[in-house]
Amino acid sequence: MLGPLPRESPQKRARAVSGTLRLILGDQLTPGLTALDGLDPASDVVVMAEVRAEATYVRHHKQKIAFLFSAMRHFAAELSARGVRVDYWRYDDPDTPESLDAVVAAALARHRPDQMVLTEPGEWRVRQMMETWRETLPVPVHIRPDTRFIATLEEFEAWAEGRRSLRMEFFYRQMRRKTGLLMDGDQPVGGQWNFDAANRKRLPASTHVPHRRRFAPDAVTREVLDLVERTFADHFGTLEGFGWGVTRADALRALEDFIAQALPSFGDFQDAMKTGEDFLFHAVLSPYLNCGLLTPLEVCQRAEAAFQAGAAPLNAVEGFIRQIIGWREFVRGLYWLDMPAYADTNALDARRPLPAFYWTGETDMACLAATVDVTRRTAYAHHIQRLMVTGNFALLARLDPRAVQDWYLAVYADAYEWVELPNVQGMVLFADGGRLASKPYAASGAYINRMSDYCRSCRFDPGEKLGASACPFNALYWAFLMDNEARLKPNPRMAMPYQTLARMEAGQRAALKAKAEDFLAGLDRTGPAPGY
Ligand code: FAD
Ligand code: DLZ
Ligand code: SF4
Repeated sequence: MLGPLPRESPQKRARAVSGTLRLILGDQLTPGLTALDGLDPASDVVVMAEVRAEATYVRHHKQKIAFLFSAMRHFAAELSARGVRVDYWRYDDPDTPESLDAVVAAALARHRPDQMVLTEPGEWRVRQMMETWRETLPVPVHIRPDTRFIATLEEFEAWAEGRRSLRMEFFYRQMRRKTGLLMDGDQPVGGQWNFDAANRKRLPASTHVPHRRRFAPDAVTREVLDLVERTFADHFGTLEGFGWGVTRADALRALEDFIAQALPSFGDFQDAMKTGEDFLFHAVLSPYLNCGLLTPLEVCQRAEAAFQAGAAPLNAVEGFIRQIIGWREFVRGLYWLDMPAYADTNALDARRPLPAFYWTGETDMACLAATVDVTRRTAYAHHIQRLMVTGNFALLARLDPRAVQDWYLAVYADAYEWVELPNVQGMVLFADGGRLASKPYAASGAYINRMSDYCRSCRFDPGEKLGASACPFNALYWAFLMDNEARLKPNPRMAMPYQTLARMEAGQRAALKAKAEDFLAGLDRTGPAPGY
């Protein structure tokens, strides 16, 4: 809660007027942020703060904290260089309070502004905090919309009105029309809205995977890395090899690197996974987009320009743009529409605690070990690793949605609740009962074997269902279908797997169920990872 703040009469405040206090959060590092609109350098002050409460509300990956603190320090320095007065509260300054609430109280006492201006935050939790500021602070508090997104929250709400289930594809078309991206008048360029059918190819072993641009830490980042190593030693992840850019100039370089090196093959190999290749043909731009160093529209326009210049094919560029103006905007709209109840949905009644290997990586299942390993080393994993490896396991093993949410929110440099939560609740766990996805993304070992080379080095066999070497995903998959038959069988999109299940002999069904239960009992015996 807010610390003590002297309340003054309006007359006294009027005499002490020093302009507007503008608070900028760690994921609001955008020069065009609405909280900065109308800034008067002569009288206004910008407040930014590295605070314990934000750094520990989940135990964020060390690289996520270092990335954000360094990006915040660089952004503050850039504002100062433009003549803006910035009151920056560093984590290692003993005067820095522990929470945003307390920073705001201290900054108001220090600067005595006549109003405070904010941009709406990315999390329900922080929005609630801001609402209490409106009620309790002695100055007017103005919360402005976040115009960095393409759709306004009102626009999404109007689109969703009256629809029981929400499908990204239709919203996406509205966003194409709104932005004019890949549009030919009122029609999609190429005559189709979606070229996914041309995507999702297996990655031939001979395919050259480009080396991706990473960034050597400068002096500011090195100082932050030291701070994080000292202060957050018990958080997940390693700082070794930290390679994130921390300025807008870096982020623009990363965008150019993606456009030149990876975009042309982005569509084809969007769903592929390969041992030792952390980034494949993905953008690796989400940390920059989500903290504001890049804006979604500029990134999409750059990709469209590459298509127009003949430097990237339509299936790649359409697929990439869809991820951003489709999925990214869609999950944000859904988050704000359905919160706070959305976080508590648990349609499949999943209750199992998070197994220790999500933190330690210690498992014989090679695909899971590889995904946890890249996450630990880089605070990144690409979408198919998040969805079809750690996500698929969480779905099939019926892990508690809260525990899964906290894990995804902690371990990725791009994770903020507005984007993490719908991906976990809706896309991975089907906890929302189908609000976001038309069916659960459940898969057996065959899928992972088709889309990756992980199975080659695994002690399990994706082709086996019941033997000692059987891939655990297989029994878990069939047991999941059996256990959720009443709920999922009527879904027309689940017809194929349920037809296969129906053809199975009763004995085989029972054996698969017993095998899954045996595996899960073993998992439960391992208990949580020490320290988590
Ligand atoms: P690319 O694959 O190159 O895609 C380009 C961009 O499209 C991304 O940078 C991202 O901005 C956007 N995008 C793609 N897929 C999604 C999606 N499903 N939802 C929203 N935006 C998308 N993304 C986050 O930004 N933050 C998260 O906290 C997050 N948590 C996730 C949790 C789970 C369980 C899953 C399955 C996905 C999650 N995603 C999250 C979505 C997606 O995995 C990441 O956006 C992507 O891996 C980021 O890497 P990239 O920049 O290389 O993306
Ligand atoms: C994620 C994060 C972290 C680790 N640290 C800070 C911080 O010290 N100061 C800050 O202003 N923001 C931080 N953030 C981002 C906030 O948690 C984020 O603004 C909210 O979650 C709303 O999206
Ligand atoms: Fe993963 Fe199963 Fe393949 Fe092993 S065999 S890598 S557990 S899918």
